[in-house]
Amino acid sequence: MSQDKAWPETQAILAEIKKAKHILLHCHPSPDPDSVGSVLAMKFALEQLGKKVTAIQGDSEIPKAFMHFPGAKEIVKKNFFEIDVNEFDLFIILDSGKGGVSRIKEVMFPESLKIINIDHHRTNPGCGSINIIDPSYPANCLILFDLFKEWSIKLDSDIASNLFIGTYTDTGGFKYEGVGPKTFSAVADLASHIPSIPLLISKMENSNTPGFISFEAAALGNISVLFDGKLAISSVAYSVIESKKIPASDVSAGAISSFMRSVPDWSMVACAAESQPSVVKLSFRSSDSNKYDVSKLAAELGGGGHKAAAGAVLSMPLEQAIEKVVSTAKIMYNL
Ligand SMILES: [Mn+2]
Repeated sequence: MSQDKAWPETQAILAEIKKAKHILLHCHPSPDPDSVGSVLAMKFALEQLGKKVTAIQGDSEIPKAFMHFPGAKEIVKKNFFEIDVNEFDLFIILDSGKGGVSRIKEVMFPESLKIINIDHHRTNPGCGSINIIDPSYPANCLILFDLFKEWSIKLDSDIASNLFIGTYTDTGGFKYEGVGPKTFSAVADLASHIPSIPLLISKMENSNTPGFISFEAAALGNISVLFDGKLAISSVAYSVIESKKIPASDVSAGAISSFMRSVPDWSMVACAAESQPSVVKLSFRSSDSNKYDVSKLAAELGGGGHKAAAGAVLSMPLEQAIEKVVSTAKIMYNL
């Protein structure tokens, strides 16, 4: 578990790729740029190796803000149940933590399908016949960067742009734990292949919708600060989402928790968004992740993630979900 040594599985994975005829890739539910960037970069790398590859979107639509990532338009708008999994002999799972993997397990895959699982979430249960799970990496795209070097993949602007945007986003713009000299040396290499980094980032970030602004206003207008600032929770009830006609794609708990994290007086922050009646999306951020590791809190609630950024979904009414978060956090962190 280190960013400094190669994984023993590196060549075994390449050998499986070389054997494969048709490779399946998919984005995890509610994909972030590390998921989409990983899938697209891997697709281009596999194609460079002469492979036939199909990338599907999986359970969620690819957000519009990511559609300028090179290759994004080639992602097939289908989930596992809308394709014939028998057409594939290799399935490479990327950046899917515990939640993503448990969704994959609902699919019946043929015995003949080899599964490779590459991820940086410590909660990943390791469901592949070959796994690389390395939580020392702040982004899955950086694991791919190292793998591609080992596999002698030639970086081009398509691969580099996707690896960069996943890295940039999953590190919170190079702010989160795990970022270090190795991140920047990878990024320096990637940057030399990207026509315009400012354009790549600004097209993604300046893509707010009126629905998201309504959601943001509702969420930021309803924050409770508990335990002397050790936990601040923003919440939005489904009735509000319905009355303000906020589209489901604009209900982004992660965007709210990321913003709330900017308050130094709050150790842990959470956004609880009741996206459907009695379905509550939870997003957690920690500004002191050694003391308040929110991946543990998320895991206890059936979700997963990283020490400083994690999430879960609770199927219960909003008030009950908030109560559960508060009582679990109180015990877990001695608040
Ligand atoms: Mn990731």
